[in-house]
Amino acid sequence: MRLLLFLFFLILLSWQVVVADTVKIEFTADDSYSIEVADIGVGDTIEWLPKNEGHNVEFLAGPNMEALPGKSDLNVRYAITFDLPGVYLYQCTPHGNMGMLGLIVVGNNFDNLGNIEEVELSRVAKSVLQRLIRVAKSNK
Ligand SMILES: [Cu+2]
Repeated sequence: MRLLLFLFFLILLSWQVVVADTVKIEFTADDSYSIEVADIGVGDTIEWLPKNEGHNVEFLAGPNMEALPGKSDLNVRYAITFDLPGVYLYQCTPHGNMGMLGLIVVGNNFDNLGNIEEVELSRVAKSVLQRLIRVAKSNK
C-alpha cells in the first residue's frame, strides 16, 4: 500500500513537471509585446525575448505588492516563473507612457484586479490597460 502511494505521488510530481508551460513573449518593432494578455497556469514560466531593441520588463502591480518580480535591463532575455495566482501588470520602462503594457493572469485568478486598476498611468496607458482587462476577462 505504501509503495502504491509512493508511486502515485511520484507520478503526480512528474506530471506537474511535464505540464508546466513556458510562454514566449517578444519585444516587437512597433513598441509592444507580442502577447499583451497572457493566461498561464500556476507554476508556468514567461520568457521575454529581445527581438527588438530598446525594451524591457518592469512590474507595476501583482498579487503581492511587497514582492513584485524585479525589473529587467534593456535588451536582455528575461524569464519569470509565476507561483502566486493573480493578475500582474508590467510595462516597458521607456515606452510605458505610450501604452507598452502587458497583463498576465495566473491561475485564472482576478482577486487583485482592483489594485491593477488603481495603478497610476498616463492617459494613453490607462486606455490600453482597460482594453487588456477586457481581453483578460473575455478569456475567463
Ligand atoms: Cu519598449
